[in-house]
Amino acid sequence: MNRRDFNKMLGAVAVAELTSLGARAETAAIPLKRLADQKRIMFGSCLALKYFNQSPTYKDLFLSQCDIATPELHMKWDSLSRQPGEYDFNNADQLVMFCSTNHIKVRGHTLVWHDSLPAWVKERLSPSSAKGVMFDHIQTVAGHFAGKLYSWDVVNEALDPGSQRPDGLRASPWLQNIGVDYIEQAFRATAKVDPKALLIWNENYLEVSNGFGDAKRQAMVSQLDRLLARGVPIHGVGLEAHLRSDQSNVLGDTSYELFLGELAKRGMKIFITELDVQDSTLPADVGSRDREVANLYKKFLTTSLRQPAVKGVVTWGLSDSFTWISGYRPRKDGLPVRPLAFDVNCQPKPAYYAIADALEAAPSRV
Ligand code: 9MR
Repeated sequence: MNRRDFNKMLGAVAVAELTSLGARAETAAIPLKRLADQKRIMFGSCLALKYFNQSPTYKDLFLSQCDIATPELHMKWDSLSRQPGEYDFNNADQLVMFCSTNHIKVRGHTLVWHDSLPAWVKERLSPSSAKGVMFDHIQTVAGHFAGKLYSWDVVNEALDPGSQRPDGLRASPWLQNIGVDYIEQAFRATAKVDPKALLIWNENYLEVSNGFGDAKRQAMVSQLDRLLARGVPIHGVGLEAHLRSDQSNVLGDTSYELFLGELAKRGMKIFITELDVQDSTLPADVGSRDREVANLYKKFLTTSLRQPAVKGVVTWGLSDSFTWISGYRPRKDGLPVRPLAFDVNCQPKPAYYAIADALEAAPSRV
């Protein structure tokens, strides 16, 4: 049976399930990692250990679909360190061990971010202390995992056109206490302790085609030019891509595609790092909701994967059971959100077929 027929069969099952007939696919969907691998692209998801404890089926799904993973929580500053100078690597180590046993690459996430800081860091930061605090953290954390990670999101969400700064940088505690130099310093310090990891600047909303998106893209490119001219070891850009299905300005023009070209021209490896599609404001009907979500997955990924510098796709979760969106962007009508490729029973949804189709349409990276 070829993939079309196979998918048609699975599609029928998915439709049956959507219409609440309770049918279950007897065969697992073709693993997205396998479809991606045919094009030399990596495919994966974020991961937290608690999901596996809650659902062995989810663990199986994860293992079947992913060859790259991002810890959703366990490598964040507030997960690693509750007290000054004290680090607990237990959860993060377990995750890295699980991934290495199962030949899954790990994207370290994340070293320098304005969010998820423990209270002690926020209290301690001042112009005289901030550089030392940042260096200690990078040395301790990147040093702990040195040689074991595929990449590090060294700097996370450092742009914010809303800050009204001409350079478009976010007025984060790092910027306010260290100055613009913190970005260069963070990359250099990470390269020193983990020379093997790809060093990434991970950023959100770079795909939206409005004034905000334009400002972000422009700021990203000029920051890259500034850093590369100074020989800063930055190897790639992560595009989070938390998409909203009611956002008509996602890919409303060619600015995103042109931007990918600009990144590629500068030798950047590009990763889609946190892909999901918020359905919080879509109509309640599950069939049409799933279709709209799937359409946006397909449109976004088809466009993104046309650019050969895009090396990997990581979704922010696999099944609708475990998604930040249910807590952060719940539906007003109280219905469960459906932003991911697999439903709460770990069965493929239209979004799965959309991702599969986009991977199939992608040019091979070799
Ligand atoms: O999904 C993550 C959620 O569970 C955490 O509470 C939150 C704060 O640490 O971070 C979420 O993940 C974010 C990611 O680390 C960075 N980009 C935005 C993601 C969604 O908020």
